[in-house]
Amino acid sequence: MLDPDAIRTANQTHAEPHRRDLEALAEQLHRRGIDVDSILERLQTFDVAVPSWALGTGGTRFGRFPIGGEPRDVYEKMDDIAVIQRLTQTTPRVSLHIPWDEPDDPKALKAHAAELGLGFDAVNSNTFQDQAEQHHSYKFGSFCHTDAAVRDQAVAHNLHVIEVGRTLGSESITIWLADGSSYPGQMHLRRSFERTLACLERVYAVLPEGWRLFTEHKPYEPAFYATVVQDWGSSLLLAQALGERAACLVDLGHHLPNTNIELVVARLISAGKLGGFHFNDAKYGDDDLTAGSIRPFQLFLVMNELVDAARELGPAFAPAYMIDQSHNLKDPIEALLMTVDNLQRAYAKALLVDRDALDHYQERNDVVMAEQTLRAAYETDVRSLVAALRERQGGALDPTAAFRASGYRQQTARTRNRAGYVPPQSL
Ligand code: RM4
Ligand code: MN
Ligand code: MN
Repeated sequence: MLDPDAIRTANQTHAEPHRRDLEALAEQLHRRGIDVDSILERLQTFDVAVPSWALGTGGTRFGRFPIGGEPRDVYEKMDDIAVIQRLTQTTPRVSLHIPWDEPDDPKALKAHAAELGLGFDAVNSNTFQDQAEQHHSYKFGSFCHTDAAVRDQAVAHNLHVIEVGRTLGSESITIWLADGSSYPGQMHLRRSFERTLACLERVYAVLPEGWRLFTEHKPYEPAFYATVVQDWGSSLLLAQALGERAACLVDLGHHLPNTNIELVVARLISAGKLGGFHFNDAKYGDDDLTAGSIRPFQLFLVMNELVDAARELGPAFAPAYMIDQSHNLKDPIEALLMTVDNLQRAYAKALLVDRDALDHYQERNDVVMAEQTLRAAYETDVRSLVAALRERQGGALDPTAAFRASGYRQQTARTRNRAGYVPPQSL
């Protein structure tokens, strides 16, 4: 566990400069007719789930470079997520990957999580790899496979994942399918999609009461010629065919270069089918980098669509916010702390957009003033606002500084007895 004094001590160190920054920001926002407290109140409603698979060091197909003190099992992953929650007060739920992080005893894991103040978000199935005790191979697909026995096995796996999720208290399942082909002619393009839908229908038919099913698209990798659920259009067709409790999940890294992701988000909102997000960032492909690290303006524009939709649709508009990242270089805890901070900053900036002014300029086709209205929000330095929210809730003014000063990683490097690089304790 994180030393409880660590946050308090670190906050004392940062208190004075923080107070001054916040005061200056409040004064500036006041001049713009914005009340800091009402923004803080709305910002507080934003939280995001941490993926169980993001706590260990990731790798590429060329190698993996572990860090010292990595979690050894799903219980230790929970402990690390609890540290992130303590520091940020914004990550109360975990999204579990099965079988990667399948608990031997889901009830015991649920109890462990509850002790740490954590709950569970969407469970994720995996039919993109073969498992040791499995009868049939997914080499040529799972839900799209030509052989009914393979499809049955993949459906059964998803039903099992739902069962585990039910015990844990999850209320949704995310299905990402690697299914596709790498060569022209390999797969019948229409029939493979129809078979996939038929399998999804079988899973959808047994969704527990109150559950939702998310379909996640991705253009390529591992399939390099044709992926079955390759874009938001295919994902939408599936979600619409399945029914009301199915919706689309947008992973920010799952788009071809130059795709206007905020436009995809807007379309899915209009269709009533935006189910949720996998937040991350990317430069080239599905890079799984820290959200907001490469294209912070794009992240802001996505958040802008969400805040705008929330204004019109009210509490009924509640997409599931989740992170999906892989940490090859950074300490995973530090990367996730940065991610949460970047997400909150982008959301806070979206809350600052003067929507009446934007509507007005859009109606008048005043291109320059409409753009400037967005930029005025985007260019506001909201770091002290996000820090203030964290502090109010008992979190850290500067999560990375508090985490480093706590010595948590040095401690886990000893107790978990795992060799590898350990980041320095100081900044
Ligand atoms: C996929 C996709 C899924 C994630 C796996 C690990 O590219 O993003 O959401 O569960 O990777
Ligand atoms: Mn994803
Ligand atoms: Mn991905």
